[in-house]
Amino acid sequence: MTPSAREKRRRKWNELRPAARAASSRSIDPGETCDDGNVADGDCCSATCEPADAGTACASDGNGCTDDVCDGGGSCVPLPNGAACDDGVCCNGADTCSGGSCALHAGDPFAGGAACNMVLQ
Ligand SMILES: [Ca+2]
Ligand SMILES: [Ca+2]
Repeated sequence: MTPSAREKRRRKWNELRPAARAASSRSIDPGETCDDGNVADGDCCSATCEPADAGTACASDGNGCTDDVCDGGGSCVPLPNGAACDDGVCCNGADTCSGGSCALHAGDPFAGGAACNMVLQ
C-alpha cells in the first residue's frame, strides 16, 4: 500500500522540521557555523547555516554611504564608502560620503559670488 499524499506531507514535514528548528534557533548549534535565526539564503548565513564569503553583497540598509557586505561570519555589515552623494544643499558644494554619511562637502561653489545668499528678484 502506498502512503497517501497527506502521509507523504507529514513525513516530509517531520524530516525537515528538526533542521528548520535548529537553523532558526539563533544560537550556534553543533554543525552550524552561523545562525541568523532564519532558514533563508542570500542573507550572509545560508539556510544550512553556512556563512557567505566576506565581501559578498547583502541586503542594502538604504544608506548609499555604506556598502552592505557579509563579514564572513554570517552577518551583513554596513561598511562606510566614499561614494558621491547629495545632501540636497547646493551651497555647500558637491558632496561625498564619509564615515557612513553624506558628510564631506566641497565648499561653496559660488564662493566670491552672491549666489548662495541670492534672493529671488
Ligand atoms: Ca548601505
Ligand atoms: Ca551638497
